[in-house]
Amino acid sequence: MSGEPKQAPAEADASDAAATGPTEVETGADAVVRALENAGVEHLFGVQGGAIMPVYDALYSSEMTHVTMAHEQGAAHAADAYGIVSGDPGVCMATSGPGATNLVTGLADSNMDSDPVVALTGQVPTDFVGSDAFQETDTVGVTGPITKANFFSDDPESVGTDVGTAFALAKRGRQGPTLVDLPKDVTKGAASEDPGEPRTPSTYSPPETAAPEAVSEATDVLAAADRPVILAGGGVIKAEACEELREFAVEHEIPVVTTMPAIGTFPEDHELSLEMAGMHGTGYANMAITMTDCMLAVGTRFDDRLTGGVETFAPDAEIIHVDIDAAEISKNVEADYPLLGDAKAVLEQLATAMPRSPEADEWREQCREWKQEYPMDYAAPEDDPVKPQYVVEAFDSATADDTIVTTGVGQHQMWACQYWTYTEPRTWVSSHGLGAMGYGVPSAIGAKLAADDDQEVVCFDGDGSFLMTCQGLSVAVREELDITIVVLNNAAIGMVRQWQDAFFGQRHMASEYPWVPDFDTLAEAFGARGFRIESYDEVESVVAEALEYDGPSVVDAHIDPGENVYPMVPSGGDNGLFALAEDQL
Ligand SMILES: Cc1ncc(C[n+]2csc(CCOP(=O)(O)OP(=O)(O)O)c2C)c(N)n1
Repeated sequence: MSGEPKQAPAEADASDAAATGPTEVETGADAVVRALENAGVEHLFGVQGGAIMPVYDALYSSEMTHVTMAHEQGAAHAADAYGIVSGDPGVCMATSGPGATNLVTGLADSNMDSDPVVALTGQVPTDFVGSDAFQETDTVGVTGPITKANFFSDDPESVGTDVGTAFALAKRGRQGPTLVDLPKDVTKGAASEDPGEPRTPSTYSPPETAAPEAVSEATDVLAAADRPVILAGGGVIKAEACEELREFAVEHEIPVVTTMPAIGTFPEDHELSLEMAGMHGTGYANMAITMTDCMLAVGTRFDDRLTGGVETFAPDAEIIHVDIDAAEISKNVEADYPLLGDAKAVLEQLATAMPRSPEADEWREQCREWKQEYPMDYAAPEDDPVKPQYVVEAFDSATADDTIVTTGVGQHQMWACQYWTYTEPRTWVSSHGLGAMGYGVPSAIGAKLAADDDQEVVCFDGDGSFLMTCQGLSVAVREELDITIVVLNNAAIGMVRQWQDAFFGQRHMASEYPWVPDFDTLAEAFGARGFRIESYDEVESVVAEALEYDGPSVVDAHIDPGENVYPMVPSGGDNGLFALAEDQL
């Protein structure tokens, strides 16, 4: 077809359609929809277009809710956040060509963070494949390196099974994004089979428990340690193993450090918590992972923002590495005791095998001293402009413990890590490995739809990040989503400006954004509520009003433009030598 479909009349919106129970399978598109229903999907995020139209048509009378997004990148990020918060794969949809390529950033993000997502993309009819047809892109080729698995479906009778397989693979074993490319003749073609429940291929068998001898060797070493530490990675949340990790840490009184994706794994207000380690982690977490003699690392891929230079990472430690993916073992950091298996199952094995608790009173005392020595602090707020950390703390104090925080990428993301106290898993939603600006607004939408009814969602965004995907506000307004977006507005892409100050002689090339709009006015134009903070006097009342407002609101918080994020370990540096200010870099 040439051109896009006409706007569907309001009464033709899928969400208004009468629910008719599970979809009857008469076409490939019906089988796709039925497979999603069989998987228990409740929400899908997408944008219409020529090649995917048969699937949308099949959705017309499904009980699932399709959330029309303003941009496919937003659909992918919303699905990612939905997956993080719910634990079940988020589903995004797009047409062929530009629709599919607009999903790419989101899929790359999900892949880096091992988040469960299923993407469905329309494709030109199979006869046209390879002819450079209108809106033809080799989606399977483009997304191969950034998906856990992808499929080109070429048969209406098996397309539903492909979708079920994609769903099951996204969730089982090491989680990640999967994609099914759906040629239009396949979705339009006749089909009759209910695809059944989602199932992974019989050849797919991720490890469950680790070898018992390896577990007992590892526990012997851990029990004998003088300076033990647990490094929790995002895999702990993915494996629903937070309870097991907490019990193990508390039972054996072992301090816990988290990676950024693992924020919320272990309550940050617990005395054993040292919070997040790495480039902008706490000084005490970085001291602990540097000085430890035995690290129990669970579900982490030891990325460079965590390790700094690998040669200086935990130099004296025996490393016990629990992971479900053999490819992660000794990829970045050599594992002395690899334990291949599911984090929950292996933590249970470790708990049973642990012969005794390590005798580590002095070490715990040392960790407590580091907390005193390097507290997370910032110059006390007295005069305006407002410090961003103060705004983050104000929202934290005014909200319940189960509030979900989502972010864009940059300095604001780091302040949201550092100055909010996370006590529950699945309340921290961010773009970690890919670091994709623009994640904030759509992730708040996805998180809100996956959250419990009374769970609040606060998104901290930067002015640069917000500008990338703020069109998602139109979706939040239409869906009447009660989300609060706080733009920590420093009139700059601050993280870049911070690096220019530190490493590029303060030459602010392309990093100052004094031209950004008034975000509160912009919010009102979308039909959301806009608020503005310009001084300390306004913080308390604006926080209260924005949270009180029952719908999407944007707080344009004008913060100190010169504020930078510390502590900081320079890229490739030694975690033990973190800088507390620029002159220490
Ligand atoms: C899509 C994308 N483009 C560029 C970057 C590089 N980058 C990393 S942080 C950052 C600054 C973000 O600015 P802003 O959203 O205003 O947040 P701030 O750092 O000021 O809090 C940039 C440009 C990125 N991470 N993602």
